[in-house]
Amino acid sequence: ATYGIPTYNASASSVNQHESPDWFRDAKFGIFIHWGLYSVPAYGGVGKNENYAEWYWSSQMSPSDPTKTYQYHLEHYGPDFLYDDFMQNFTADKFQPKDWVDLVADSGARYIVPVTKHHDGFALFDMPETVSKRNSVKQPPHRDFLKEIFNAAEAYQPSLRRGTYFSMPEWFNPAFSNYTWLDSFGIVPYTGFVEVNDFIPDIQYPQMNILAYEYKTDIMWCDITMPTSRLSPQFASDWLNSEYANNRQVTINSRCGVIEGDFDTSAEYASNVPLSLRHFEATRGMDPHSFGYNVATPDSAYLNASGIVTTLIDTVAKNGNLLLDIGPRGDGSIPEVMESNLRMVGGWLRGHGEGVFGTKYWANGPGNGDFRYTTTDDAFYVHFLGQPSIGDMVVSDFVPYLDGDEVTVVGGEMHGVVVDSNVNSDGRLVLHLSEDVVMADRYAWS
Ligand code: FUL
Repeated sequence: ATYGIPTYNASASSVNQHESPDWFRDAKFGIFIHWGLYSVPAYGGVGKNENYAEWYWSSQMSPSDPTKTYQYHLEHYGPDFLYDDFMQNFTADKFQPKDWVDLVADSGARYIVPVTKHHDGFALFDMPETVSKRNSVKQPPHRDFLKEIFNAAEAYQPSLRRGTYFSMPEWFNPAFSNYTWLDSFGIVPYTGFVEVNDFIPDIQYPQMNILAYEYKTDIMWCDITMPTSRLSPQFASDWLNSEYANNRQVTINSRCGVIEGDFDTSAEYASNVPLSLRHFEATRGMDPHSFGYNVATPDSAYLNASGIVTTLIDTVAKNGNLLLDIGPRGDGSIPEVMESNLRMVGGWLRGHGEGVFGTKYWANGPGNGDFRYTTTDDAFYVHFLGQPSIGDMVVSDFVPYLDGDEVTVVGGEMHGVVVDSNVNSDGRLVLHLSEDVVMADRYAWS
């Protein structure tokens, strides 16, 4: 018997017992990358709340779609230009995987999750022709982008964990038409389609196995959980068992079919996420409404560095990770607004990360107003999301503090400096913030 090593069987109830491994809970911050054929037109309009530019093909099929992608496509590419014609324009001539992984590491994030196949079915990884020829290896530009990204991460940023976004369904794939997801789609001209008996065992399941065993993903980040994905308990139990045997701890999200997954992912562009006892991962783009790059979004609308830091702290205080998305351009370059904000976040995290990474939420609550709390075995962190004023600051919650405990500054030029404090007659902690303390961290708010 293998003492201490769980073994799972191919049932949802068995794999549901698996939980997020410690490395994933401690990592807190990951970078999501939506990049694919949709990054060539890179258009999601401005018309609705979720103008997800990676939905280009679907939006383009519908003249009444509020993003007006149908009209945009006619105007820019004409009626004869098919979505799959973007393969010819997907040159990736500025794609530098080393720059990508260096930027992710510089942002302070601990993991990277590239999209390996979105709902358009065009994969960025290789597979046997019997599974699908609809990928960037068998089609232009004939490159294995997932391998290039993962190899760069392994070579230059080996501490980054590597995950894979994978869409369970595919739009417009005739093999998928037996299954329902959105409204039934008509059959459209489609490149690289291989005739199979059944989408689930013949396309979806082998692709998940390829990501797991050939690309050795650490995080299986499925999208669009499907009750018809009947093989996901088989996939998850085999994968978890085999990786335990290899001394690897991997994790699977909550959108993989008939299993619960290790962590919840319902906080997509969600505000006011509550504290959750089940570990979760919140996700959103730096773009206010899109994961894929949207040329219609002005730079000024992007979530800036302090917005990202605030979102991260808020999420961590509620027992979550933040998976923040960027959308490179079709040529593989990363828009400056994304890069500069990520580097600023990294600057902040290098000074203040001890209150974020490896912490736990506080069981009494995430905090109120601008206060958020995180804990470790020997420290309690008080985060203030706004700009503090010089003078007395009353911490709004009854935090665990004994008169005489030391309160010190975390991060910035004043790191480690003791802050004068006392407990007031209500039993609340009062911090006496000097000008030095307040001004030393002023870059955190702008
Ligand atoms: C959603 C998808 O439909 C979006 O395009 C995006 O990939 C997001 C992370 O998941 O369900």
